[in-house]
Amino acid sequence: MRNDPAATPSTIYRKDYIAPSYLVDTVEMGFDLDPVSTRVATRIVMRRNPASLAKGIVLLGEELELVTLRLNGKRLKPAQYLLDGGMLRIPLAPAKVILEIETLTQPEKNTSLMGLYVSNGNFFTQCEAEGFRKITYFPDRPDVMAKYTVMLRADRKKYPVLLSNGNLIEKGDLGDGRHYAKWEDPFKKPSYLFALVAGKLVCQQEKYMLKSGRKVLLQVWVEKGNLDKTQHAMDSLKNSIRWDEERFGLELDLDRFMIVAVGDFNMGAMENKGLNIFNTKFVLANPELATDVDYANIEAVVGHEYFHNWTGNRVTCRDWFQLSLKEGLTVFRDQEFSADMVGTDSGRAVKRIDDVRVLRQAQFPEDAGPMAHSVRPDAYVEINNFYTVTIYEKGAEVVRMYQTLLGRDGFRKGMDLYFKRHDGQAVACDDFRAAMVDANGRDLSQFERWYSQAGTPKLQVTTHYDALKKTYDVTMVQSCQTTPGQKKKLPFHIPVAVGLLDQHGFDMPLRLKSEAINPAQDPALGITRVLELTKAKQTFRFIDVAEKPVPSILRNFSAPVVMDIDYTDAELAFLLAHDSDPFNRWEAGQRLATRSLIVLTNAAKNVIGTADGTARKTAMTAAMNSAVSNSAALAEAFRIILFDGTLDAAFQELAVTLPSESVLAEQSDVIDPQAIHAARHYLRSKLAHVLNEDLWVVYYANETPGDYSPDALAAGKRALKNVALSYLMDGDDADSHILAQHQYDGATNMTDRFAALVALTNSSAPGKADALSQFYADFAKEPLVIDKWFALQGMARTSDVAAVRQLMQHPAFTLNNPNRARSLIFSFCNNNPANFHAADGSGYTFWADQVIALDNVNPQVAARLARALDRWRKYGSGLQDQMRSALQRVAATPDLSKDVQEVITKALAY
Ligand code: B3K
Ligand code: ZN
Repeated sequence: MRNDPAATPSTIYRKDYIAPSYLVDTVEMGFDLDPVSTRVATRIVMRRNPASLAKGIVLLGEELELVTLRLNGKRLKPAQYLLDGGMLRIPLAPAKVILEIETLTQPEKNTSLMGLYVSNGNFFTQCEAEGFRKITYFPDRPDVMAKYTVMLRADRKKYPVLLSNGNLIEKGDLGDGRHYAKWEDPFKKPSYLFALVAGKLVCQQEKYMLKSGRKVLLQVWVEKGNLDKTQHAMDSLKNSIRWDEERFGLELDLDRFMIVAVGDFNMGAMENKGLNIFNTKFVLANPELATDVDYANIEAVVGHEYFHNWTGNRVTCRDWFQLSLKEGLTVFRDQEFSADMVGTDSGRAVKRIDDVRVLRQAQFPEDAGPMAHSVRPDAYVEINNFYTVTIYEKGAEVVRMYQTLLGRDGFRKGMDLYFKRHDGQAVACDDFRAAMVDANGRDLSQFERWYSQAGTPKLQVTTHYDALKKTYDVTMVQSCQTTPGQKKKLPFHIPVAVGLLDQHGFDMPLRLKSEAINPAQDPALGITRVLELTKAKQTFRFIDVAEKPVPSILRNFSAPVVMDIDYTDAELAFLLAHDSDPFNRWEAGQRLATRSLIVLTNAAKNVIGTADGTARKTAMTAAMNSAVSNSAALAEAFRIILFDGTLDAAFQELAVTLPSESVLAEQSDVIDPQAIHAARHYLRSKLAHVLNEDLWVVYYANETPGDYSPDALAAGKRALKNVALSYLMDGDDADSHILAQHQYDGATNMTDRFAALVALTNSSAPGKADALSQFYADFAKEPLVIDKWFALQGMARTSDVAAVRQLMQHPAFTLNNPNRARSLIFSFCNNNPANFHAADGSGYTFWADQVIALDNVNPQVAARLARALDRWRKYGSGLQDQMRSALQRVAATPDLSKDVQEVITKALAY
């Protein structure tokens, strides 16, 4: 719903929560589906909530035409209710009420993709967070849980398939060319989990036997022509079901579980009870069309939505401030699922590293910018703006810390108690913590600050070895920057996993001064100790330390913090070569590389200000050549990694990948995107040069001939081979051009084909234009592949604003499809920093144009794009001024959605 242009959208506060005045027992709905105007008849059985003091009935509705409203059989006259700004109030109502409401909605006109909408001729719904109110008037809040029965009626030819939540209890013909299907969901649910799908769809289905012996029907529904792309989603679903039984003792509670793929979708997928609706991107895959990363993402998202069935659906959120209760927990569960699917220790580490990279790349900046919020926020304007990396990924880290503190078994006990207490309820983050506390007899009151305080804690670590006393002190100081609305931060309860390495690189036995047991007598104590930092400054003393160790701190990234520790380059190389904790091995390499990159970035910065054109290029190379510092050591360390036969290829690939431009940007005081880009590119080509022969060897050693399989081992090899290719291409010589072209032409799977296309596009290879157009021609009928084609060009080193504007003219481009809009526009604004932040500000003009244009189509997508300028305060004054102007231009646009308004207002106020 559009706002009055003059009005500032109102803020909702967590402290204002009040229980609903009425509870709903049952909801019966009848839909006469028509793209132009769909009639929805709803019958709601309600009763006054004994736990509430409020009297009247409050219903929410948006963009609806109210046809009739009956209370206990009597039609209400306009004087008996108030209809104002999306709210329908009935001030006087008896204790028991049956409401009958008839509304009209216009699915075809609905481009926001919230509520009931049409995609490629079929009907879909999206109700989380507040979309149900676009279907009917309802107490559309998650703490109102009810049982639903749904009758769908539609033209049989146009909409042969009619689906809703739960079980199909009846279907038949209506005689007038229409047919019907009646669905009943046996479980109480909040309205945000309601769903319907209607249209021309086909499915892959199978009967699956649960551990208990009960048989369930699993279906993956897609448009005709996509049935050859559903197997991986089906396999992932079965694996998810089995995993939740085994790891958490949680069984599928329905007889039927459906996944439906839709091409127009605002996010990844939606966990509607028994009827998950997915972005096609997270369902459809076959080797010719999807990459290894796509395969892994499908497994993760199918798992995520399935796991919501318990963490989210059976136990849901009291209010939207508690969103991380379901999202953080469910992300943690999907991360563990993906890790367990790989199985090996190093496979788990690879998954962990991937997850931490996302956290650092996206969540740390969010925590340091205008939209910073705690895992359980205190206020929002538009809840859709709070489906963030903080709620999801940092929320998952918070859940992971319980497991680190309580152990796997302790965590499981806490989960069991959580379900025992809260099944069928809408609860709060505090209830989850209480279950963990009570099941384990632990005091986790200080741990609550992870929910209430925003910002990424900083950890300063110093160490001291006393050779005489054989003691080793680890001193940690924690702090946290202020965030909007939160000036004062109190110390967090931080689990810090620590190991100590001897001079040969072996783990030393650990014994804290406070520990009575000698670890030699109890090997179970292990080689990693989780220190619990609770004060602003604390020293932990290890005793019986035979020699001066090299410390390995924050193993497996045991807490979402930024850790500063004074390693020498030699110590980092040592850790990279020897640490038994694979995460910290990788981390040591990243630290080493970051050092080189910072020196190089500073060198580039000095040149960028003083020269231009060819002179600048020469000056830049000269400056960097003199600044190479430890890059020889880095190359040597990488060489050791590349030829360490004990390592998984997937780990090797991560270890030799340099920190991304956005991670480097966060580490600068003032971001200079061109300097960062130049430095990273320079270092890559330098490494390509020094390691040239090694890279060729690695390339050929990691080919994966034969049939494609997305398993971790094969995918890891492809990743390593393709990182070797991309380095070689940064050397930009004729031999590597030929290699990339050869790989492109001969590829038998999308992973290899696309990696070669990316490498070609970012090089000066003669065949790159042909390859791009060939790729388009070959895959023109596959929207998800064409998204890749746009995305790759949006991110290309050679794509400036003009090139992106040009691509927007391509007949296949449209703003109306979120995947397509994201593929080109988002990838340029978020993932092509050197070109987006062009000195003339043209990138920002482009950004403002697109935010404004998208806001007219789809406010949620527009608000996501709006966030590309979050970090504007971190740039030099020239860029800052231009960013401010662009933000102001958007802010001054009449009729902005509250989604975009919230993001822009907060950015400008920062
Ligand atoms: N719960 C949905 C996200 C809904 C987003 C609404 N703007 C998907 C998920 O997290 O599984
Ligand atoms: Zn989720």
